[in-house]
Amino acid sequence: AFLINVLNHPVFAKGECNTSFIGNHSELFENSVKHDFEGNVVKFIAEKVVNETHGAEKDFDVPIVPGAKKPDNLYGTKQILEEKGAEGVVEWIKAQNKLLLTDTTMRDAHQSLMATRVRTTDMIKIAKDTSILAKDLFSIGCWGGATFDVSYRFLKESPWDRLREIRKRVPNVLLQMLIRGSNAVGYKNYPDNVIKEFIKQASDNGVDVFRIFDSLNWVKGMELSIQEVIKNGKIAEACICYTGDILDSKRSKYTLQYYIAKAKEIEKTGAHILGIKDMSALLKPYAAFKLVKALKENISIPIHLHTHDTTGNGVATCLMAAEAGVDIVDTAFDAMSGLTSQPSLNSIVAALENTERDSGINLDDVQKISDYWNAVRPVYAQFESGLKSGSTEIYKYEIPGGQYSNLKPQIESFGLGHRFNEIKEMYCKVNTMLGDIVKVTPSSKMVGDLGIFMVKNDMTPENFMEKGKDMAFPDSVVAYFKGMMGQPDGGFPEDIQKIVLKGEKAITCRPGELLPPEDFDAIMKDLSAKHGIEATMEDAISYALYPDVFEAYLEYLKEYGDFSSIGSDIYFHGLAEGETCEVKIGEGEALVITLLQISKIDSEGYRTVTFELNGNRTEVRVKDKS
Ligand code: 3PY
Ligand code: ZN
Repeated sequence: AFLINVLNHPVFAKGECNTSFIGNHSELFENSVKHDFEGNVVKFIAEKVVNETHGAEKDFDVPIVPGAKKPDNLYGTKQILEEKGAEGVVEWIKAQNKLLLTDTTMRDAHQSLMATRVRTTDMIKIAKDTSILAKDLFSIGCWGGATFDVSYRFLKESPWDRLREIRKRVPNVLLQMLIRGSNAVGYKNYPDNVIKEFIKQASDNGVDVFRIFDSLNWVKGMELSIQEVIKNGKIAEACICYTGDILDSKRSKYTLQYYIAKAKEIEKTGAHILGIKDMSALLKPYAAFKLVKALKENISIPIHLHTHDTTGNGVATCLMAAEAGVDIVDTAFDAMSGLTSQPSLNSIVAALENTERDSGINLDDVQKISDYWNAVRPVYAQFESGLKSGSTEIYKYEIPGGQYSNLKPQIESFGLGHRFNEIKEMYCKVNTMLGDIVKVTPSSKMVGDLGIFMVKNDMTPENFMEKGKDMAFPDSVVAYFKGMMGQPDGGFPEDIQKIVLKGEKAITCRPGELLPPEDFDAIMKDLSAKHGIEATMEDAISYALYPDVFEAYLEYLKEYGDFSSIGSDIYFHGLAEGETCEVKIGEGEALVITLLQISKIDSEGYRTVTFELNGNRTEVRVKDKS
């Protein structure tokens, strides 16, 4: 306010005073920024308590950061990459007898358990300890998939900052991301130059291992990404997405031969590692043994298994794969494992102790990391699906982990909660109608969208052709049938394609070849002008991937502020009356905030929230929206 008064003063406005004082004292602006931040934080908390948490008491344990001592020789897979390159890492993997482990806690575990909501602050607090106590991990999966979009859209924080902050604290273990091939971290194909620049920036900001998949197992859709990762000197792990059941002789599409042929095709692209991506937890333990054994006999690159524990069979699947010679498996620290997440790292480490494939990871050490996550998890309870046990019904429905735990809230938001079972059945029927396709983001979303659409409109596979003639289908379904997600094995069912496309033409080439390239310089210029920022290449890519979400994020920062430094207990649950919290505002500096009182609602429908902020009383008036 002081600064505004000065700026508005008639003498100042006429330029009749010596304004170089302001130019020479940038701390004036810093104070005003700091002041704004303080105001924004108390406004944010006031808004939260009045309209969401109503000052309810909460009882979270403080997560204990172990504070492990960094040894002098913290040497890990990252150093192998730096010293010997991607090929050197491949040779090193092949020379290991031990089962190598990836930890997925900071990516797929929370994506699958709690709608991707874990915030950067909770990751970076434990990142350094993870790098020390779990130094023998092959990699830490911490980026990509849905985390990119959700960071901006819901958490209002930058995924690029997250990556850089984790990287700073993990100098010795490879950092891994999930990229959906030509769909990058989005739900549709992007122009080639977006994919290339995205991979370059991800790589420059800290990603070492790129797990690449195509949502239809269309190898052509992954080639560009694979080549780009190789060009950037990083590790390209290309996937076969597992669907069906190779043990079931009645299922003739996704057979052992199918996977062997795909794996050979992938090996020919020059990928360093083959990923088996079992996103829906369909790979049964004995199928895992059979598949890994056959792949080992047919390809020579290392194999990395990714599964989920949705059915309760996840640990068994990993152990059988280990028995058959798989090189690396994905796991999550046990407090963040199980159900729709990955199988437990701790369980697998314990199971293999004193065996030929002993992981070499110290169980007591990783327990400390798990204890930390055990205290973090309850803060996010509102994002959990409520699933209490594994469920083998997933073998029937073939719904990926993250989608399965999200499906119920999603259909409840359409008012269709009471038709949950019907929608799961329809998911299955839609898959059959489409010719039994691979279902993983974005193809899985498309199947879900079509299933929900059909239930909503009382459509069945039997009346689809008749009723569908006059209907506009969801965007994802139109995009799929146009070939904008790539080409499915066995092609599109032509009759359904006609009904959906209504005369529009489908493509058979790679969509990225047709899409006009993005002009990043122009985007940076526009973003800078429109939002008063110095837009970076990362910003331009974020905009190219998610224009609306990214701009909404920038607007949010401008209007409300950046709350990434607020602890998650406060960020999600506000304060109770009489409770105090600290918010870090720089090295050694903090705001100490006590919520003194929430007033009764006044005649205009507002409540006044009174705080003590670093010893000073502050009041915020908030509209009660209830
Ligand atoms: C993603 O694409 O985000 C996935 O995790 C797919 O399984
Ligand atoms: Zn997964």
